[in-house]
Amino acid sequence: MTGKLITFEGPEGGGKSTQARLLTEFLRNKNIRVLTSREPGGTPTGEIIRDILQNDLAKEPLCDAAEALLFCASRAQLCTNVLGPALERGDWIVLDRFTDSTLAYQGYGRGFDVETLRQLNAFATGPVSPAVTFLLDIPVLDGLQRAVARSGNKDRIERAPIAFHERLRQGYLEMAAREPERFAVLDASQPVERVTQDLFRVLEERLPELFEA
Ligand code: Z5A
Repeated sequence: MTGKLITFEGPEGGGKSTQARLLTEFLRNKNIRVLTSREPGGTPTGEIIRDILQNDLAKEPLCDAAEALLFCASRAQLCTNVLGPALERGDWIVLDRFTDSTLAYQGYGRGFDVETLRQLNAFATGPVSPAVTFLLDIPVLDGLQRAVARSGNKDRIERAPIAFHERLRQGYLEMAAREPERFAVLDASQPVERVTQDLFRVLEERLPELFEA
């Protein structure tokens, strides 16, 4: 089997990390070499960028263009140093957020031109692209409630107005409708086990090699 990149996307609190962990366990139980990572982050440079983006490390208001470019800078470092080499080795990758997050948050959410962001994404990723993208869709308020219940507070982006979160959720759904062969939309408001069942049903259809012997 050759390695593949599987990405998890969606609004806040959809359970991406939870489902990514369960999928990774499944792959490891099959003795498949699998690497997990997240965006922003996943490299020393990316983790510093993450601190700037989420925790106001630089202690100054971040302008929207700088925010978009920093997400792409973190992505370029991850693709060049980690994801590209892993795919070349034939490893599988389970990734918590990727290019679609930039289109959803900085494009549909902040209002930057989505086509320009697609070009920036392509510049950052080179040939690295997902085989399957799970969109964990959940109503905005339910997702934010889950995220806050988990961490006890809101980070810089979670504090954005509800309308911003509504726009990016709709953006995700539009992107999924445009690319149904890559995206699989899961109803993330269901209990964890039901979401996992739906996920494996899709995986069996799209990547049957994973379920052979
Ligand atoms: N961002 C961006 O703007 N542009 C970009 O290009 C990129 C990212 C790459 C990264 O945040 C932020 O950066 C993010 C987008 C933006 N916005 N914000 N804020 P992050 O990595 O810290 O967090 P996140 O990606 O937004 O994840 P999350 O919303 O915090 O969580 P999640 O991964 O979707 O869910 P979880 O951690 O698995 O679950 C959350 C809680 O819900 C937890 O207590 C679970 O036990 C619980 N949970 C999970 N599933 C269920 C179900 N099915 N039922 C009930 N409870 C559940």
